[in-house]
Amino acid sequence: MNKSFGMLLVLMMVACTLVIPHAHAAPKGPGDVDGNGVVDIQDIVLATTSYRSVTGGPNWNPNADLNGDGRVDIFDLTTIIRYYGSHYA
Ligand SMILES: [Ca+2]
Ligand SMILES: [Ca+2]
Repeated sequence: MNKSFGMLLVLMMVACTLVIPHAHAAPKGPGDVDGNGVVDIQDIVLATTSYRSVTGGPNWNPNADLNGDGRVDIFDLTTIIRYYGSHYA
């Protein structure tokens, strides 16, 4: 990864964090962190924002703890990736 691409990636993550509301609607299915019924990049960004958080921590998002173990980690991100592109009613 070259330096400018890395910088672009960081800027995109910051922009997404600012644009995407932090409301925590109930997930409509596995991997749907923001509860909009679709598993997409927004769910990955939200989970990334809460990455390494634990229950009650400052960045804690219970919807991002997909396996319910009290922490947001790589296992939760892999669940989002597994269900990426899923649509729920
Ligand atoms: Ca979603
Ligand atoms: Ca978890």
